[in-house]
Amino acid sequence: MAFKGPSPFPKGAGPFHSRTAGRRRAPDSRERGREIKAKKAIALPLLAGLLLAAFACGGGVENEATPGTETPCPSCGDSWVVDGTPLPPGQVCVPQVPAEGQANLFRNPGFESGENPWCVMHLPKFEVSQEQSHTGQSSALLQMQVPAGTTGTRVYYLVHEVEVQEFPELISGYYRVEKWARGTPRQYLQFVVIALGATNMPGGFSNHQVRYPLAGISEDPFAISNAFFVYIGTEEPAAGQWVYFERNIKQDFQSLWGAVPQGFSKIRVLFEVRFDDKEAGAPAEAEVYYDDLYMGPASENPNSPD
Ligand SMILES: [Ca+2]
Repeated sequence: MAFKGPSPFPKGAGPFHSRTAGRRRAPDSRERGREIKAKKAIALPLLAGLLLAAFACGGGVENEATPGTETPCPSCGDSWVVDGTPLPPGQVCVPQVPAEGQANLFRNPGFESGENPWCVMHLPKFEVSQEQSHTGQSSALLQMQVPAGTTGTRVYYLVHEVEVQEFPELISGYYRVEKWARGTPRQYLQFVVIALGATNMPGGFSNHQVRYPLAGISEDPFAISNAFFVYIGTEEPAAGQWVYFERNIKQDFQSLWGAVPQGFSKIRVLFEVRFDDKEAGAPAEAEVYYDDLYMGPASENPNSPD
């Protein structure tokens, strides 16, 4: 594997950590003052190697690796886990055509109708819980509980895929952490936006991502060639309260990638809790709820900060 393990380049010194976006103020007043860091990890001299690594990792069309691999593959993105259990045959994420007349491109955004059409790409599956809810009776619960001896990467998520013509403008929602025991420095919440098969994007990648850590880390957890990281929060997650988040993803793709994706086959959005590169030593535990998730025009955003 071409990029096994940590980057050989010191932070800020090598091509994988060249900072092209730098720090800037968030365009939205609600986000003013939040620290934003974005890194573009494309190194042209190593592009051939990256593409080879992505291919070798099973990157293929959607940059997804085979669950169960024991070879670290940072560039494989969200589907790579050390020992995630594959889904039974036939259980796949089905891209959704948004409901007509609805601003929100997510169906069942508050989980009041159960889990569908939210999906996962490996087990364990998220739960629809009535223990906590921001509105209504239900929310989506991600439960992470691994013993001290567990190593490597684990990803717990809920996923939504949409088929739309135009790239969406805004994502907003709420998360709530009820339990948080840090088992590794790279343990965090995030949401990820992926445009698959865009025809106008640079780099020759099959998919283009922006990854939004919500809490838990302040530095990129690994080098990834086809993604930027934009930090909405960098601190430990606040326990026992709903936390609002929003980003103008259209502006972010424009400013970071240089273009708003066009001609894509679908948009995939993942809401996660996870860790990367854990070493044996401490258990990693978290209970994370998501509710009232929105993707659509900023002017129609039904959520607002509490
Ligand atoms: Ca709800």
